[in-house]
Amino acid sequence: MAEEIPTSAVLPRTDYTRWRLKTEDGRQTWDYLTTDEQLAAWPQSIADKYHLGLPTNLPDLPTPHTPLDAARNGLSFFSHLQLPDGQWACEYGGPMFLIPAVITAYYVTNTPIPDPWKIEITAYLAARANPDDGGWGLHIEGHSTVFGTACNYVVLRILGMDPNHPVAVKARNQLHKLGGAIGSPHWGKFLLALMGCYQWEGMNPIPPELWLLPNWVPFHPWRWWCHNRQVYLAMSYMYSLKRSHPENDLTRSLREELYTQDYKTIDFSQHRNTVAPGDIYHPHTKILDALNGILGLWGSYICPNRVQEIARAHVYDLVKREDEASEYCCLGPVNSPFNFIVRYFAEGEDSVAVRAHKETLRDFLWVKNEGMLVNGTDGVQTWDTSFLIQAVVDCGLAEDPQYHDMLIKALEFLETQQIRADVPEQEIAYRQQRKGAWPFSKRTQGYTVSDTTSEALKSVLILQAVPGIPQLIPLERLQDAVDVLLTMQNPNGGFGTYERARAGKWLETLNAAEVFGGIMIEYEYPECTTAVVMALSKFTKIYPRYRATKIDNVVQRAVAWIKTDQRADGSWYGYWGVCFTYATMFATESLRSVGETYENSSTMKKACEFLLEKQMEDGGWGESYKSSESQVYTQHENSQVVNTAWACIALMNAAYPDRVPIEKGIKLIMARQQQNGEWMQEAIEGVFNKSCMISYPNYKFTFTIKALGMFAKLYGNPELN
Ligand code: LAN
Repeated sequence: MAEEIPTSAVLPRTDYTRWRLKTEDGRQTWDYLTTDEQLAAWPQSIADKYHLGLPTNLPDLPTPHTPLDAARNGLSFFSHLQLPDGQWACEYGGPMFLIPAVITAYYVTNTPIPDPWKIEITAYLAARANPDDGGWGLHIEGHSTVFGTACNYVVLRILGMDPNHPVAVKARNQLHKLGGAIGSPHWGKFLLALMGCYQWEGMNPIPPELWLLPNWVPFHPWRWWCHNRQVYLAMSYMYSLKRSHPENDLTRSLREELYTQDYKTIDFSQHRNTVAPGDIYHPHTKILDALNGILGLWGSYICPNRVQEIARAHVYDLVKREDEASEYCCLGPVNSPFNFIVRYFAEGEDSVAVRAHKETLRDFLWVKNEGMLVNGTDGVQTWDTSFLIQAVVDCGLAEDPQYHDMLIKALEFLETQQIRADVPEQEIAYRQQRKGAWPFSKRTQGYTVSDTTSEALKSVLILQAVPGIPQLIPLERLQDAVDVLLTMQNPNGGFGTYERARAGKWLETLNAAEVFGGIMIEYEYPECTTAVVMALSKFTKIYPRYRATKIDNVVQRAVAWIKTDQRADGSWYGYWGVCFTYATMFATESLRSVGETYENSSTMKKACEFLLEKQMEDGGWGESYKSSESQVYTQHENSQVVNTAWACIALMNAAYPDRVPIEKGIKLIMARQQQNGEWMQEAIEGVFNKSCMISYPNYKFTFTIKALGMFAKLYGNPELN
């Protein structure tokens, strides 16, 4: 190998005064302006500067003495981040396998990557390499794994990093210490195989023929959780073709760099189940291994070519339906690049679909001070806009004309983002009813989620009840949203995310992803279930004539399920936020909505006692992401404003009679606020599939403001400092 590059080598960076965030009808993309004319015509906004980590020069505000003053200061700061289409976009990073999925897609489809992106993705990966060993984990706070390190190393090399650059050298050494890329989990092996740096015979099978099974088969893929289903759908097409990027200098070199032994001597077929111990979150079951064995034989010796072709054609049809129903954005940042590759393999370089995918992949990219990354979705637009509305209303500030512009813009945004039609032939596409739903991100992505629909519906209901706010969304559209929610309850009363559960929990035994837990089917979640309870209860209070009996029945069964989900220690495990404080906030809200409080309910009492026991010396709460992974409450080293807000809200939901512990938390939130009204970023707030963390940077505004407002309302807004 060539000479080592000195460790002092600094990575190049782009000029941050040239980046602009563009929003159009919920779609958000970053542009890098190159000419003086462009720069003059499109000045950088405060939101651009904030997200890029440039000084915003927002003024200092009067020191708040009461919680409501602090909430107002927070709103003053946050209102500057509202984007022209009315929403609050923000970074949504955390997972470290999304950049590899997107960059691999660019590479294998021969799509040129613009230089500013190359520079900033490289910078991001360098900034996010674990300082101790130079590797990457499953997510930004996680320990280095083979999956993270091998795949992101490949990205750096695709983007042009020299193998002798100190960042590459350190990462490679770590990869070798972990045993080399041979220990990649299934999805890592898959990306490497696409690149031509791993042999397809070393992959556990992903046969498209599974999609030809009759629908009644209990493990048919249509029954899987939609993320898992859509990712494996596209994978199965590519697996069946076993097509890799043609060998070239880069892939030849990578074959040498990624492994601890000579590539040519590796018998890949023996490594289907070789996964580095540090990568495994969900080990294979014996049943999965047996099934893999059978499917391996099926693919190699039994399945006639003609059947494979029919299966591929069927899978391809489903891929097309997914593309078209989402305007080529797709469900998420893994199936989007994968569908892109499928369309490219099937249609070549210049098809309409391929061009559309190239464009929509940009929806997932985000730029921040550390560089460019891939967001966990095409944004958090609808979700965070709903929480902002609720926070303002909870503060009792929605009637203050000072906030009307901001709120009306937010409402206009929700109006534009409601999904207005079902997926064509939704049964054939195995899709859930969606007319009337709100997605997590933007309308065109097109997926309902039980709680994104609920939080948006609730926000619209409470905001449209405020004098001076226009009635932008008519009743029949609100009824459509209710109709969607009423189709989503699981038989035990709880709610999952995107669909009703389509198979039993036993299907988790076939989880082949190794790195995630709980991905096979829809489960029930206290967060989603509460959101539905609150939205339906609000709706039926305002419009008691629409499906009231059904709503009442659904709500009662949902609350009953939430009670069954409480742990012996009084807490609820949070599936989508870190962690017990998050879910306990939601669950206590549900219970309060049916009249339960600390005084009259043992469930609430236990919940409060659980939280109080976890309050830290400084009056705050702080949970480590390890809570989510280990499913055991794990204190963070420091208290966190977001966990503190959640815990305080939970105690207030329960009408906990002693104000002192809540006040301590509120004081901590106030003390952490900066003079310009902002709160600084602390530890990671969100999670999915138990093992992978994801950032929700807007939570440090929306939930702190909500907690401050609730406290002010409950206790008469006392002076606290
Ligand atoms: C999300 C983002 C939002 C989240 C909430 C609405 C907060 C939650 O209450 C319900 C579940 C949902 C919709 C959710 C599900 C899983 C997602 C889409 C993510 C956590 C963002 C990224 C993640 C997705 C699965 C990432 C890609 C990884 C795979 C395993 C395919």
